[in-house]
Amino acid sequence: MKLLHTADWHIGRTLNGYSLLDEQKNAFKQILQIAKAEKVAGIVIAGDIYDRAVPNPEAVTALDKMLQEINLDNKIPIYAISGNHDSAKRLNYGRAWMEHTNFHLNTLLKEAFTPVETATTQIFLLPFFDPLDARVYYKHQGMDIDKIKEITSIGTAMQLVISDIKKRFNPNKRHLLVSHFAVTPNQESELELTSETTSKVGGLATLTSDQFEDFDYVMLGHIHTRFASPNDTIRYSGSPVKFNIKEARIKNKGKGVDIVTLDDQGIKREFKPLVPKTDLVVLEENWSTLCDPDFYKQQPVNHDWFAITIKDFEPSEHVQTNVRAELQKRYGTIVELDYQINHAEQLHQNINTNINQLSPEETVDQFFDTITGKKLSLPQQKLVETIFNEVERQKK
Ligand SMILES: [Mn+2]
Repeated sequence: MKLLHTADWHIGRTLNGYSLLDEQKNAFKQILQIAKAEKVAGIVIAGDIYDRAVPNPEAVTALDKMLQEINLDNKIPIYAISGNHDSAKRLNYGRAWMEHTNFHLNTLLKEAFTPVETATTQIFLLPFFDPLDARVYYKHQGMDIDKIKEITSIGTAMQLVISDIKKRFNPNKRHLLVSHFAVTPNQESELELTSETTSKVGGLATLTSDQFEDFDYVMLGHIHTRFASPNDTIRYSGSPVKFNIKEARIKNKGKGVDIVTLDDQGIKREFKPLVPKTDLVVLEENWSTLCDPDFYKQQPVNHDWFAITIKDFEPSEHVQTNVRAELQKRYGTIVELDYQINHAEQLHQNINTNINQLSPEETVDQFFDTITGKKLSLPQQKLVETIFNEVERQKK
């Protein structure tokens, strides 16, 4: 059985206010092309299909069109689950009748225990859930109240869920799991998670790969880079689009999907890269380099998006300049602009000052100095004084 593994589409997402929808549509077109060229038996979307629980109408329309193209126009089955960004209840809408066109979508824990059966493989679609969902589910199952109270972490909950899923294993078939969690290798590793929700947020403890070792293959979503995959058979596909500057910094590690073949010969995985339409370029240079035509004409200006950090920035030299506008003239879209100000010596001095001994005015003055390397001007000093006087008056 040959499947395409993708996840974390986050349709409707923005980057510092810039819509990523065009980029997501571009990635989708390529995903569909790959699926058709590889003649896959299905496309797996491992959660976080939308970026938020209540997606905007534009996002809903875009996703609707994408899923129709896959499933209705090209008759390719879809195996999908909800992630922590999706609303499980909302996304569940239409589930029962979508099954008739081989669009399999699970968003609730209770749906995970009935696999999709193909001739050779059992596909278990386990959506994102939290310990509370598990307690509710097992209460409905008539579990002993004391045992339910023990379900306090996702680790404990997952253990129960996996052991119940395993009861459904057909020994004559391969077992594939699709899920949406942070899973690390057995030893607590120092993996840098590029999902915006780290494993600890919202009472989530990290799951370890040994919990999933009875599956032939696990297709995961949640962490946005495939380099976070715990091992060869428990895999993250990563998101199809770069969502932040941190990801853009990782050079030569582009986005893509996995083509996974599970058959008698074993398991084969092939990475298929996706080509961004508008890439995200990170630059860290000083002002004169950034403004040097020899430098910027080498860059994909007016085509890609830029995240720029100006090194050794001296604010006093740019009082008359609209720095952002100047850079936009040369580069086009700048999604992020940062300044690196160099006066480490002064910073050090200031830190040594005992802040408790400073008046409020002096505190502001020192802060301003730390940030800009300059003293407050007389009008600025007056303004600060006025503000603090106002504050004092209101206290009385
Ligand atoms: Mn995600």
